Amino acid sequence: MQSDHTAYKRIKDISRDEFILPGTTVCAGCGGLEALRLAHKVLGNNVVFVNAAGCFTLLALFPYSPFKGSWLYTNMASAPAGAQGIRDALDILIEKKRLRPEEDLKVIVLAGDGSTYDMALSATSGAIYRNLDFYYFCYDNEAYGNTGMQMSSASPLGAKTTTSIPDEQSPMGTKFHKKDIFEIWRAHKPPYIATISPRHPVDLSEKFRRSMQFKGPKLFIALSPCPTGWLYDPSHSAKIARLAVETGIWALKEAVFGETIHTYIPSKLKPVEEYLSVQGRFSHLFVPVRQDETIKKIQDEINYYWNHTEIQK
Ligand SMILES: Cc1ncc(C[n+]2csc(CCOP(=O)(O)OP(=O)(O)O)c2C)c(N)n1
Ligand code: SF4
Repeated sequence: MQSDHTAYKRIKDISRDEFILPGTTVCAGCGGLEALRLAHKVLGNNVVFVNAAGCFTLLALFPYSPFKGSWLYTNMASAPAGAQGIRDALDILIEKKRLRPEEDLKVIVLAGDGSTYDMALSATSGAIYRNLDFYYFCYDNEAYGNTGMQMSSASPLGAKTTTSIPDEQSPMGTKFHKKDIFEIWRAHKPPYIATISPRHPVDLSEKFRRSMQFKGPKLFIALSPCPTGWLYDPSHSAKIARLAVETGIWALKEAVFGETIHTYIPSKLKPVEEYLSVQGRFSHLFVPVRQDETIKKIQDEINYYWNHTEIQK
């Protein structure tokens, strides 16, 4: 059933229909799956997912899939190319009257941050340049999760990953800064870009609803708390997603044709320490020796963002 909501203002407005069936093979507490579940409720059933290799590959194990709709698997760099092929095929079928327009499908790339920020970036840039009519859903767990949590260019400063293990030479863990994929997409001026969080379901739903009016590339970067890689108990995913937004490390915003607005502005930012200290991937910043300089660096970056960005609501 297609969602018939015209606007999302309260949790009650979100459809109770489920489009992803329970019992998938992804980890308990996966924040990315929760974001996708909510997004699917808005997008409805006429969708085809083009899934780059990653954790969500495991959602569909041939011949089974938890999706009611269609799903295509590609390698890490090729999902935008796969989306182009499907879009072209659908357009040709409609033009030849072999598919009724109402049976058209929304084409949705589903990819982790390793694909999105690293491997598929040039293919994505090409697809945006060609104004491909597609949705891009990035579940950002800030590492290459499926192969054991190696560092990606989405891994945040100070995080421990399996390829940035804190040691005497680099006690802070990841010493690089997270790539700003929102701004990289924004520079292309596509119709719609948004950051979302599974802990802000109304904001998430409203963003998908708004994006549906646009033809062309549409990006969603979903904060994806990941118990397995971020090293916390699966029951804490919601708390961690909330802290990411309240500490300001994950800004909720959207950009329509390059014009950015913030859809939620925390009234007073919580100290980032509250977010860092509840995740094992940052535990080395607190024990055995507290790394004040790194914690301050992370906090300073957040303060800089909120003090120097033109924050419009
Ligand atoms: C070109 C290529 N290199 C390596 C792999 C192996 N591989 C499969 S999944 C994966 C990790 C993907 O990371 P990410 O995109 O962040 O998604 P996540 O696993 O976190 O869901 C890798 C490296 C691959 N499938 N293709
Ligand atoms: S490793 Fe993380 S992102 Fe991947 S399925 Fe598990 S919880 Fe989700």
